Amino acid sequence: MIPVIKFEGPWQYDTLLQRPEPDQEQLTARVDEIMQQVRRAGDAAVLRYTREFDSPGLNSLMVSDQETEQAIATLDNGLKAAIDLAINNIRTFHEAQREPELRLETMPGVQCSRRSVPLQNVGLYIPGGTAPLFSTLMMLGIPAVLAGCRNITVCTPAAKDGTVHPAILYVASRIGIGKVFKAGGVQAIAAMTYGTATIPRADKIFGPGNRYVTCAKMRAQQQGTAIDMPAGPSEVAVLADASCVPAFVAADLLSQAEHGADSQVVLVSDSGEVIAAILDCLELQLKTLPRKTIAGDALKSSKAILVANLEEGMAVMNAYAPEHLILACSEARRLASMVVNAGSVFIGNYAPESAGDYASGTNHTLPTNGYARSYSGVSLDSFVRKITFQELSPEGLQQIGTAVRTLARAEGLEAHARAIDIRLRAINNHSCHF
Ligand code: HSO
Ligand code: ZN
Repeated sequence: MIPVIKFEGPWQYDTLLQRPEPDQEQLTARVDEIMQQVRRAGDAAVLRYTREFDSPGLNSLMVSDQETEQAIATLDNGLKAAIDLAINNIRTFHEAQREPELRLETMPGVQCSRRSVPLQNVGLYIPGGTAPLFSTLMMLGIPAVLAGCRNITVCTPAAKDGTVHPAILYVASRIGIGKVFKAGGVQAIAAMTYGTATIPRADKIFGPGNRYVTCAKMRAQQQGTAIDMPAGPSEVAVLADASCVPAFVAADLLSQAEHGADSQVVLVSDSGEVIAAILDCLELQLKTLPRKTIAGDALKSSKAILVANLEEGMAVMNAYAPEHLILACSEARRLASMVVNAGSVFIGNYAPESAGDYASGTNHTLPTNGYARSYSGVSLDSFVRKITFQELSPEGLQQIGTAVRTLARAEGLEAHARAIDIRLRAINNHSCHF
């Protein structure tokens, strides 16, 4: 089912580790049209598209408090307890990411400091559809609240009958987010980009989505609204040696494959027998999966790569830069220290991707499509800006003034130099002459 390819050298990377290229073309015209409509007509356009695509009978975009209360009452207690456990761990890990203000003197009288300041307006997009990802609301909402973002807006498509999945509303209320809107797709991204009478404009938009949502986020970015990261289909890469449990590895590969037919699954091993054992388990486990068609489709474009040793395996992994990297090897910790490109790393036989997807505490919004080479996953940092401050005493300005004006004149920027001159003269004469 999955082709096994023997690794021969880095010249194979381009073909071996290639990701499918999405066909964006006709998409942009449609996306632009919807975005323009929302920009012009605001709520009326959002409501019109929402009725057309999601919920035909919808009259109001805002989820009411009463609706939230009623939905929460229907939610299973076991699910509530599981959400509470996950929220605790995610909160604990993200709270620990808080950085104290940095303040120091670079020279006597030259004070520099840096402080994290929360983004004021953030928009969180939570996909609905076949699997409403309330876990993504935990992953985005918890750091947003911890960072102290002032306006946190959630947009999520409602079901056909106009309801939002109760777990989404439970998570929102548990983490302290009051504004949830029934809007999905491009119209939701457009509403958060431009703002409407009911949906506030965001300075930064977060969250996964289909190709249309991703395209709309790219458009938003071009128009000055920040986005969390460029998104692509979800992916996992597993490095497995003889110490792995083939059935565990197969289960992990399938957990990623079931996300979508375009999900990427890569298996790397130093043993042909291990690969064969994993592929056998994979075939067996696939048969009983409810989402076997989706997972089966994803596996069609997946690969197993046979390497000469685990060091070579790590080189392949770093070249691929996977969103999730699972190290199912006896020396997993040592190999983990060699990781330079990955979104999140899962060490050993008992750290399935599912743990990080839901409840270990790490964030599951991670860079895909090779962006792990240059982007980090979402964290508390994603919801703050680090603003720098400086304060100089007269002594401080004397310390650096001569250097500053020399540098300024060397760049031909006389006004910069004079801004120093005028002060140094004043300091030296104990008075100000203009
Ligand atoms: N693996 C997904 C996140 C997720 N899994 C949500 C289950 N729910 C992308 O990292
Ligand atoms: Zn997942």
